[in-house]
Amino acid sequence: MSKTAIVTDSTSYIPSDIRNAHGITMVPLNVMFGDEMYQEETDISTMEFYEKMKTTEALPTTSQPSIGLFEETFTRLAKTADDILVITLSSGISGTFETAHSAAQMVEGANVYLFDSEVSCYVQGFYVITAAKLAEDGMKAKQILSHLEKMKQRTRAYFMADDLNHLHRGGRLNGAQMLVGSLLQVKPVLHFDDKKIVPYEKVRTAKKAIAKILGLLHEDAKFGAALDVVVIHANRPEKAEELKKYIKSKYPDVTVTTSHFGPVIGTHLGEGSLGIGWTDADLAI
Ligand code: MYR
Repeated sequence: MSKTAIVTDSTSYIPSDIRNAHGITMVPLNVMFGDEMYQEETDISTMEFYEKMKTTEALPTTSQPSIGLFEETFTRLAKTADDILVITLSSGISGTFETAHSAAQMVEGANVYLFDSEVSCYVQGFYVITAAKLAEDGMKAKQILSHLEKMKQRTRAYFMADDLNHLHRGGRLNGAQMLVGSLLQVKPVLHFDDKKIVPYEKVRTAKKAIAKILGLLHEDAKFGAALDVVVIHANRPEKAEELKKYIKSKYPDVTVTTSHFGPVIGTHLGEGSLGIGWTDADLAI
């Protein structure tokens, strides 16, 4: 039977026990405080990062994995796999997809396929875990890709940044002209459109932003659809737990988990940010 290896970048924030259980290989992105460079998860934990963000004057920056790291990873996997399927964060916010694509051209002995999640964090993780389970069942990379494309049609992610200046400073907020001045003081609901982050709706407070996101979830969950939902937080575990409990009690047919914005995504969203994502549970096996 042919073997498909599944690779993700670190921003899917899939816990290592789940990655290990499904043979998922993770390639880390980097976070920099001045001259100090850390591979997220490997060199700096999420807790350490938020602590450092509070205590360090220099604001952090981020970078994609090097082409060498992808090439090394693919070459190692090519020794035991026929196909390699790489699932990255949105190509509209990071060069990770492009770098993985360039590294793929250098690898011999396996076919490398790429899937642009057009999102990030545990919502990207839904694709990665599904792909890994399908690969375990013996599905070939091309079929897994078409399954993921179907899933993409049924996947949503909305989030709010506690301080929009981080996204603005990192150049990851599209339609920046709309954001000059007062909008930077408010908490719009954000989402991905054509791979880029754009405001979905301009609301004034974090409370209203969360209510709006819950309203959008309600539209998809109200008739009892089986959904996999994730509540994602930037160092706000209690709020994430509270939202998880609320969602679970309101929609018994949904599965809810919590996850976090790790160092790389936390650099661009800032502490206190929150997001909710969901996908069709019948497709996310
Ligand atoms: C890099 O340096 O290549 C990484 C850039 C990461 C930009 C992150 C922007 C925020 C993404 C928010 C995702 C929310 C998903 C629910």
